[in-house]
Amino acid sequence: MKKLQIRDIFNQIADLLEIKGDNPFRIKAYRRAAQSVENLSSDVEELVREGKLEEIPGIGKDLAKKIKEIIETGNLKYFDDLMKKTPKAILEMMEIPGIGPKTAKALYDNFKPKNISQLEALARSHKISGIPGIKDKTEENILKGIELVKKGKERMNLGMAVSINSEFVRLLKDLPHVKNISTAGSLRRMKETIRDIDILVISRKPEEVMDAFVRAPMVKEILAHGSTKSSIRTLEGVQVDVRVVDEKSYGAALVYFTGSKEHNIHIRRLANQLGLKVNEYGVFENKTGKNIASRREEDVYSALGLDFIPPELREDTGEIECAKEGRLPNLVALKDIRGDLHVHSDWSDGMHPLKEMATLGKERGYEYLAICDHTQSLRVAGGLNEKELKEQIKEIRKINKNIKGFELLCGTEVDILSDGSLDIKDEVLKELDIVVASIHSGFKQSKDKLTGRVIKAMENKYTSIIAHPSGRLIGERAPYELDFDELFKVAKETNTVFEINAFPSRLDLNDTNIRNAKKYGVTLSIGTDTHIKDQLDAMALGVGMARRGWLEKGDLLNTLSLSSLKKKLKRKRQ
Ligand code: DGT
Ligand code: CA
Ligand code: ZN
Repeated sequence: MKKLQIRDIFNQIADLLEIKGDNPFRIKAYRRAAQSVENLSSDVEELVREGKLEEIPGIGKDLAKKIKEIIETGNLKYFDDLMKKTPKAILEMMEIPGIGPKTAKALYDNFKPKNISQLEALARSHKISGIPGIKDKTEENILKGIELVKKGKERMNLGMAVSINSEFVRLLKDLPHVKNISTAGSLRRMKETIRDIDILVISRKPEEVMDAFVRAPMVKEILAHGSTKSSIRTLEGVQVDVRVVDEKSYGAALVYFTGSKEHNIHIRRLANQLGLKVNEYGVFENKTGKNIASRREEDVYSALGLDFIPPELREDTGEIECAKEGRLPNLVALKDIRGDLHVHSDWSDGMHPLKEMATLGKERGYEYLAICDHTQSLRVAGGLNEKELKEQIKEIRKINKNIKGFELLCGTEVDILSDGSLDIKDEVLKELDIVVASIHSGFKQSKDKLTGRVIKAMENKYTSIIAHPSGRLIGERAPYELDFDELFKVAKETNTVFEINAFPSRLDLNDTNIRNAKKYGVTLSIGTDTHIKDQLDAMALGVGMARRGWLEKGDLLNTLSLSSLKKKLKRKRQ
């Protein structure tokens, strides 16, 4: 990881020097050094200890000193000073995907925008294109990039929301007089990003609940403190709303505050047609004003002639129609998951040795864990070459001999190279139980080319799964362009599985793509892409995505028992 930190700092120094108009040779030297460090096959910390930094190509005395400072202090004063001397607006602009140092400098020199909003206004009124060094396309890309950054700031990812929420739920649950508690809003629906957290509580002492909530140690700022509703902002800047509701209307309140807004609007329209009215207190007969359902969510739906609709489906995308006709899917649940099909070990960029991964998997009650370390072309991640992969297979088979009721699967996260070929020869892939293939470079290729790359990878009979298919990083990197309809057709034909990568910043495939994949009859799998042990928890997020994609147990590969899984994986190879 230190290598990446050094690479990033050196690249940023090069950017800042470029903005200053510094000596081009110096700028190039930083970029070259960043690359050399990234590609190092040995450990940087060890090179520092042994005083061998200057043996790295492109690293002289001065850069060696800087690397040493980064390793020893975690910072670099020279870099901090450079940052301080650069106008804030330029630094902000460079955080926008698609704006490099040249563009940032050109924008600054021409318009001196004070902040991103001013830049956005300029782009919207087409004032940007036409100035030297900036093309029409750039203006469009700037707007897209700003959108991405803004969204990232307004909304947190689901993983962060889940962990903040659980702290509050734990605190509130332990209060005396709290009878029930449930998360509502987009978090209960497991949306991939969340604006604020909504919690409902049943208690006969609302004031006590409110007091305890606003005084929680995680609270930084109290936004509102009422007798049954309060809002706070946490140290992380996240807004949390807690409402105390009456036990008698808990179900109606849950439906109302879980949303989505679109789902609620459709429900109200339906009620209207039935001569009923729905609000947060219950379902009422228009004629008599009588409350006919309110205590449990099931009752509210049933009063409207609907089956219970799981929160993840409440987006008004057909769930109400299905609930009316008794055709809702029987959604997959976390307990159906029998193993994780994408984890890393310390053989590449993971933290833990194979044996420890086996223990962790077994402790979770899993039947299997697929070890999928990176391959040789991904040098930053310590990717394995064919020889190392063969050694890893041996080691895994040895570990498996000593555990009962659990197995580490020999796998790989093989890189799909820019021409669509795989980074490991078939004769070695053949030795593995499972082959997960993914793209880690060349994101800027055309849609046709990228789609063709993935198709070619699927046509290899050893490719079991396509991992993190769209490559998006929530709030950071837009998905690359792919023709998913085409991909799903080929996946179905070739018996290739598509991954739901559950890593919080990925959640890739997303809900709409998952639902589309299912329409094509494609099987999906959930992998957490774990590098450090707690990341195994992300399986719950993956299951949330799967449920939002309307998946049932039978649509997923990792709900199979170990023996059925192995059979299914072999099928494509025949
Ligand atoms: P978020 O916070 O943007 O991630 O998404 P939500 O869905 O949590 O939205 P939020 O927190 O504004 O409101 C929570 C729920 O309350 C929402 O899902 C449905 C309900 N709600 C809020 N505003 C309205 C509204 O104007 N009409 C209706 N019918 N329901 C609303
Ligand atoms: Ca919310
Ligand atoms: Zn990957």
